[in-house]
Amino acid sequence: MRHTFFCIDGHTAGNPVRLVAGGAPLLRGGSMGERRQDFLERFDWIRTSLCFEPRGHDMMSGGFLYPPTQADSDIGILFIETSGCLPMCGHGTIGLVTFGLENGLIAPRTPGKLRVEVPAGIIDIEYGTEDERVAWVRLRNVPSYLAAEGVEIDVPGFGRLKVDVAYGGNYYAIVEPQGPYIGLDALGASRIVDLSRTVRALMQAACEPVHPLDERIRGVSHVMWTDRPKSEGADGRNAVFYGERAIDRSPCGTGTSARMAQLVANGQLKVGDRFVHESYIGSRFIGRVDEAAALGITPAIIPSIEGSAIATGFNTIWVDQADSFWNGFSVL
Ligand code: PYC
Repeated sequence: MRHTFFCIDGHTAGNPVRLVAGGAPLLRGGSMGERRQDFLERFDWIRTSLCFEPRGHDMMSGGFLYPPTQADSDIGILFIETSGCLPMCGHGTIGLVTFGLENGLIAPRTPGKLRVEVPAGIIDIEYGTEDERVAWVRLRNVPSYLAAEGVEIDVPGFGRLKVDVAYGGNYYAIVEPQGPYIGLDALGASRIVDLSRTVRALMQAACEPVHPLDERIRGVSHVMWTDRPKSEGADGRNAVFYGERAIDRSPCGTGTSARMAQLVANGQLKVGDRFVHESYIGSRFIGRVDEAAALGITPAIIPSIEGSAIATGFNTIWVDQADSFWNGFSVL
């Protein structure tokens, strides 16, 4: 049996975004969180076949647009990635919204504004256009917070690290320069990938974070290595590891949100501050600490992230069950 998926491919700040515009399954559930559960239980093969080789690659990421579940929202998003169905994805949101608007798949009730439902919550978006293009997208992310501070781990073959955990729509182990880690360029991409797998496993064993208001969101999924910026006008640089072999080519929207929550909690940023974040390849997001917030009794912030995306083309993908690799594979 052959399934056909019509996709709009592109990237946000260098990281891939695949908008699956045709072929999305009908999902059960009264929220994007419930629809995500349903997708994972019944349709995860769509994610693996579209994200992993031979139709995708280690960094592949994207999503589907769904009708919203609430009357005051414009659209719902379900994210797919090599690492699973993320509760929230910043670079993904910027790309999916850009391609959706540019191709008439999203009809905003108020031009220049969108209210988007994602599994992690509600995201308010502003965007600007130039000619037929969406030139920039700014998203107000879900409440973000510092979940754990100074967790000590021994990384075999590397050394002892003190690591924080912060949430920005996903949980990030955040490694700042210290002891054996002197900076991104000294490590290099392959070593970042190798070490990150171990750091993630050790952090997961040391402290499994659980979202204060939604226990379906749990666990350290991403590792962020921070560094000083390379270019003028930026405030920080980072490499975010996800899946089994990926380094985010964008500055990572949920990662930047988590980083700002950490920096606010330790007094290095305050409400109203801007934080321009550079990616491993030098692309940028403009972060801002929009306001103080709370998740139950846990202090949090509402961060915003601004960036832009470019579509690279239409892509009609077949998943044919006669193909022995129909549901994708990955080489570790
Ligand atoms: O931009 O939030 C993000 C993201 C998560 C994983 C890769 N990018």
